[in-house]
Amino acid sequence: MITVRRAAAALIASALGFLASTTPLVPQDIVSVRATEENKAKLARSPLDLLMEWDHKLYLVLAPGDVSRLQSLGIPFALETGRLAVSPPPSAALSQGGLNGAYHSYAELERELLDIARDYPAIAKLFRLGTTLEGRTIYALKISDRPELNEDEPEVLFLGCHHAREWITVEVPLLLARYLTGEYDRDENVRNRVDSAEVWIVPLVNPDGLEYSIQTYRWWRKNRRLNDDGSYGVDLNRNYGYQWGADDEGSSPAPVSDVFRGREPFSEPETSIVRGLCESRDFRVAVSYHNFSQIILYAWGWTRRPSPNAAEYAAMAARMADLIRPVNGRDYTPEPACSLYLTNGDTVDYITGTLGIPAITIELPPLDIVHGGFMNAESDISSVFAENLPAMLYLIDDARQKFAASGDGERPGRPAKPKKGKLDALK
Ligand code: 0X9
Ligand code: ZN
Repeated sequence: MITVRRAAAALIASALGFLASTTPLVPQDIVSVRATEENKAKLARSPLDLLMEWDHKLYLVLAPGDVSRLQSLGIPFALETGRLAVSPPPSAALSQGGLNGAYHSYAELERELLDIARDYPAIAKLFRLGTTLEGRTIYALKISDRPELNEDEPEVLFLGCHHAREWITVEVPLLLARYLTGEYDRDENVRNRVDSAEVWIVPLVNPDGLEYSIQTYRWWRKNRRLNDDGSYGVDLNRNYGYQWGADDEGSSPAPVSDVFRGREPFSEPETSIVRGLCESRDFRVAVSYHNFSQIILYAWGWTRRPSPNAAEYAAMAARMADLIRPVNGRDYTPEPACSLYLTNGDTVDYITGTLGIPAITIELPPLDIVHGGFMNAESDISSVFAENLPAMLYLIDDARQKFAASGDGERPGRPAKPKKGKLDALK
């Protein structure tokens, strides 16, 4: 935690126009820079962890190396506070009631998933995939006709909330579950999809992190692993086993970093649970929801070389953007993940690299920190879902079409179909 003396020193340094690097800044400190157009242009698409724009300042969380990064960009900065002392600004994005308002906490999500499975037993089945370090369950809801059976149908995976502070990413896949179950009896198109596909929804990959973000520190990103150096957290989107730790640009070996990749591939229960699910099923496409930026990303993230099926993935991402745009007029940019910045050990590379199927990361709204960054107003939850729904349905339909076209559902030129494993059903 920051001392009063350090804060005072930083204040004086910034008032005098000095670089705040004269104070002993440490990773996870929050610093601000002036929100000028010049600074924004310099910071656009940088790997710096920008949180928000507030009161003519841009706030960011320092990672190892960021002090020299800011210095080499020639951007003066000031220490705002140690991370635990920060609470969100009283912005319009925070109109929530209670701790997280209309957003789901772990317990609220659990209740909702149990309710769906109870209310729609003919088309929804809930699976406990495993437990986290703090003992929470990671759930998967399977939506299909005769959900207790492994039918010969294309399987589609929707993942939410690898990153704790990205609350909207729980809501979008959860609302898909509500939509498919609630509309099944009313809408023939929904019925056809549910009857001829197996839709797997894991709305909360990182429950420990989400709870920490709700209860303690809104901008928490990682899980809650106690690291060897006493710091907390592994970045779950750097811990997957494909090209894990390929370099120190796409992930960090430093435990204190917000992009710490963990001690080894799949060291974390959460990523190992997702791997277990992927290995026991036969997914044809997968989506992992993040925010923010309004981008649709596909492999690779770890290298700037194009992935073997990049043209196919690019066409899918472009189609998704075309389906999203007319709903609320928001533009989502399709691009290879590496053109945002390099990552290694991320979900999409693991799924594409290991399973040989298209995998998409969608960075949900807002567009940038000026529009709220990680904060989405409660009133935006339903419109963000509404604009994403056509793209979700397209992916399900695309999987159904390709499955039907390949006869018995085999995948030409792709790894052999894995044998479906058993998952422990909830009683
Ligand atoms: O850094 C991430 O894990 C994702 N962005 S986020 O702001 N939600 O944390 C992006 C991962 C996509 N992959 C690449 N950009 N390579
Ligand atoms: Zn994220």
